Amino acid sequence: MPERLQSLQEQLKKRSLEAILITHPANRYYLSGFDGSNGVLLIGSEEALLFTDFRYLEQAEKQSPHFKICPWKAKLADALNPYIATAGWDSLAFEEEQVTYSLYRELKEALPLELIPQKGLVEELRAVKSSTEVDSLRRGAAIMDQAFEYLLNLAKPGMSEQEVALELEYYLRRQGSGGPLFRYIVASGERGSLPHGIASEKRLAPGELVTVDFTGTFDSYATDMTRTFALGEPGARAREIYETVRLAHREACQKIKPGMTGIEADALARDLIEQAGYGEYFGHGLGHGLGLEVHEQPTLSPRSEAALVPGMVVTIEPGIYIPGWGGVRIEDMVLITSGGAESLTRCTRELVVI
Ligand SMILES: [Mn+2]
Repeated sequence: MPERLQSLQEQLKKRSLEAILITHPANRYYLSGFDGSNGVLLIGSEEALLFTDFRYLEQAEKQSPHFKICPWKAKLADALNPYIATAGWDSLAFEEEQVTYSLYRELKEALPLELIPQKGLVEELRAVKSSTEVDSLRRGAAIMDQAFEYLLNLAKPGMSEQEVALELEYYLRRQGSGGPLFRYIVASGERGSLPHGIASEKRLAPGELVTVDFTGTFDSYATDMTRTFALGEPGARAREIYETVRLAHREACQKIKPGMTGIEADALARDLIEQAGYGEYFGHGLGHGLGLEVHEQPTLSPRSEAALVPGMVVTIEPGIYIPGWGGVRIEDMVLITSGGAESLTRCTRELVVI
C-alpha cells in the first residue's frame, strides 16, 4: 500500500498537518493492509508507524511491510510518546468521528502537543476505487446475483424470513464471502414497509411481496443488493408501486454520471417517485458508497453536495414504503465511469413472481 500512504502524506501536506493518528479500522486496513482487531497508525510526512499488541506483532510485520511495527502494551499515549518526541511535532491530527472521549482525554493529558480534529481525510481517498478494488467489487457483485437466483429457486410460502436470510448467507459464505456486514433484511407482506425490517420469525404467505437486502464481503470489499419479488400474483397496486420503483431505479442508473452532486443523483429517482404520488413514502437517500465498509463515501441524498468521480462505487436503491401495506426496493451496486455508470449487480429488475 505504499501509494496509498503517499496519497495520505500529500493530503497532510495540503492541509498543513504534521502528522495524523489513524484509529478507524477500515482506514487503517486501507493504508497498511493490517487487519488485526487492535491497531493504530501514526503517520507523518516521513514516518509510518503501526502500533499493535503482542498478539498481532508477527501478523503486522507480514501484512504491513511499509510500516515500522511498534509494540503497544498498556496505554496508547505511553506507546506514542517516545516516537512523538523524536519526530518533534507540535501538533497531531486525529479522526474526530472515530476517537472516543476517553481516548481523547488520555491523549490530551499525556501528549505534549496540540490535537487537531479532522474528518474524511482517508475516507475521501477510499471513495475512488483502484482497478484492483473494482475487480473485487465486481467479483462480489456477480456472486450476489447468483445468490438471488439461488433464493428464487427455493423461496416458498411457509418459509420464515429468518430461513430466507440464512439460505442467502449460507450460499454467500460457501462462495467465499467473509460474512455479512449487517443482519439481513427480509421483509414480507406488511413488514415490507420497514425499510430496515430485519428478518423475523414471520412466515412468507402466498400473494405477498418479499424484500431481501443482503451483504457479503469478497477480498474484504462489501457487497450490497436488494430485490423485491412476489410469491404468486401480488395484485394491481403492488404491480403499480413496483413499476414506479423500477422506473425510478432505471432513470437513476441511466442518467447518473461524473460531475453530478449526490443531490442531483438522488433527484433523478426522487422526482419520478414524487410525480407518481409516492414522494412521502421514499424517506431515505438514493444510495451510498461501497468499499471496505458497506456504507461509506459518497452519499447520494438530498443533502449530499459532493460531486461524483469516475471510479466511485455506489448503490442505487430507491424504494416505496407504505405503513400497513408493505414496500418495494430495488438496489444495485454501480460503478461510476467516465461516461456514466455501469451496474455491477445485474440480475433482473423486472418483478419476479414465483
Ligand atoms: Mn444499501
